[in-house]
Amino acid sequence: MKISRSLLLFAIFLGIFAPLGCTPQPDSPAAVPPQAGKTYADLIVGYAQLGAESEWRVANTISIKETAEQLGVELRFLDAQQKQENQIEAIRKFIVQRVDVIGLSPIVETGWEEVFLEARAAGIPIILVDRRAAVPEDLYVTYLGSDFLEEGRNAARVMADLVDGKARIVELVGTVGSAPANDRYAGFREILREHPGMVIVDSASGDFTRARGREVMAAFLKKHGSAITAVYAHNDDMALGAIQAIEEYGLRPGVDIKIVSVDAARGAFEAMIAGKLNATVECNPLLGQQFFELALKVVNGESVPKWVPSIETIFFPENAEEILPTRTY
Ligand code: GZL
Repeated sequence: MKISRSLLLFAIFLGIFAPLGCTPQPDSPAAVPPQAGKTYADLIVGYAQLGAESEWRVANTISIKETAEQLGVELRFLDAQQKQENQIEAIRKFIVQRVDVIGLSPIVETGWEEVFLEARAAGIPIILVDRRAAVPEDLYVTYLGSDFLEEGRNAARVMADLVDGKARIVELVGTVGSAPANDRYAGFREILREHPGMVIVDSASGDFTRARGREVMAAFLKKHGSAITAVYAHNDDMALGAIQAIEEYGLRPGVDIKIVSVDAARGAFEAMIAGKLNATVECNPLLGQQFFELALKVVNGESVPKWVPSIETIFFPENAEEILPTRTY
């Protein structure tokens, strides 16, 4: 059953503002003990970035670094190169250095309680950026980031419209154990329950990278061949890798096999213009300004919401060429 794209986007708008499931509600302010009125120039922020695995992550890092420069914040930035132990070590370094605030994008949801307790014992507030951590809510001040469940739901809604409710889908999952992978996986399946004609025939992790996305898609094609009619990729980098693998196999990505991904990075727009990608669900990496605004509020004892959600949309090939010049990542 095909529904109009405007109706689909209206449903998505409602989905953004509808009551949310397990993700923290963006309405329970978290007070932090007051400190003197600091300004950005007084602020010393430790940021434990998880890596540089995708276009999205590179844009996120640029946003954090450039905004710190513009605001005059002293930023101590450490890249964990996709290893949780390096992020934990970075947090411990920031504690020793007595930074004012610690920001991080947890590479996976679990394994943070001990080091977060150390930060709390040192009186240093933690702001989660981009990805959530599965810890008691009193161990971090606020979470700034997307509703990954809704991103997964939107990807399924878009795909159902694309394939008219009938598809044999292979799924490229993000980093195992990460909040975006867990929730995009769950959100997609939530909507698929309404479409019995859409079946996931295989699912494996491509770790959010283009290289692994290509390898996993090649393996799917070897196993299932042209029985595959659609790909759901948890990010654009893996989708671009899958596009390469589909062409190497001799099929037409975007035509023989429909592809829906997440992020809305530059590469996705280029692929849509080339007719090789059918839609990308936006996940905004440009969080620098919001992050430092929250950091300053927290240091000055102002209450902040427990969750600051990113507002996002969905992009399609029809207007990709017109929009591409306006994209900054
Ligand atoms: C999502 C972010 C994900 C992106 C990937 O907020 O954590 O990690 O979707 C990135 O591209 O690697």
